[in-house]
Amino acid sequence: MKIDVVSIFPGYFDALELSLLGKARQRGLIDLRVHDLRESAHDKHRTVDDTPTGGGAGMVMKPEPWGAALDAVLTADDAGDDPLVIFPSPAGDVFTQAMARELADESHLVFGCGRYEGIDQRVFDEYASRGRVRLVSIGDYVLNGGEVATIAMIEAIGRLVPGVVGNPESLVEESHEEDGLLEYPSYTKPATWRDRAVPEVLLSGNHAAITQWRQEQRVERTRRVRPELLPWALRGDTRGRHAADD
Ligand code: JET
Repeated sequence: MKIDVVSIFPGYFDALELSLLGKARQRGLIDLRVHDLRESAHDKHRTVDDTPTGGGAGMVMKPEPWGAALDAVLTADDAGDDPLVIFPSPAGDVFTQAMARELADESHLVFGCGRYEGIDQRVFDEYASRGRVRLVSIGDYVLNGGEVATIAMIEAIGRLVPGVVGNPESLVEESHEEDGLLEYPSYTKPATWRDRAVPEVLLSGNHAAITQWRQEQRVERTRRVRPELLPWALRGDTRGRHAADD
């Protein structure tokens, strides 16, 4: 998978050299290239922002540097290249594990990291008219720019690219994969730590009992903290299914 990132703070993406994703890059599974938007700003001061037309607070990212940077990154070097451009934005579709799975099937992702009050709308309109563009939100809070949202998405997507995670079973076993329930609590040695014992069933050697206990823990945990994730049949109310389940 090829990933291009355009940002005025390329240093944020140094974190993606670490750990699993760093190894995937070394092994050639993920070809990540980070581009400094300022290098596409051609005036003397390399200006990337200006005041909002029509008035208002803050600054807006100018369209010309974005046009130059995205044109350079979208110059197809192979015939089958059908890139998807993603702008992290609180106004976007919410990023979920299902979206991460869809995006892991793409061959070329381009992330445009906005800052200030956002990017001039015509940049979005221009690239949407020429190809595929999505605004994507990682949640209902405001960040200072798209960089941290992009790192979160690249990590979630990258680990689903075939070969990046050594044992593909560890992907399927996790929360949100398969049945969408939260994960059961995990324990390791020692069997007692600060007077806190590991649940007895986990030391019993009874694998059927362990599997059943873990599934009960998953349902209870999900009911307690994220009841909206529970399939209606497990919700324990008598009102049946709701329109929101559809
Ligand atoms: C965000 C994403 O804050 C978030 O995204 C970053 C951000 C901050 C400020 C402006 C901005 O502009 C986006 C844009 O896109 C065309 O103009 C983006 C919060 N949840 N998810």
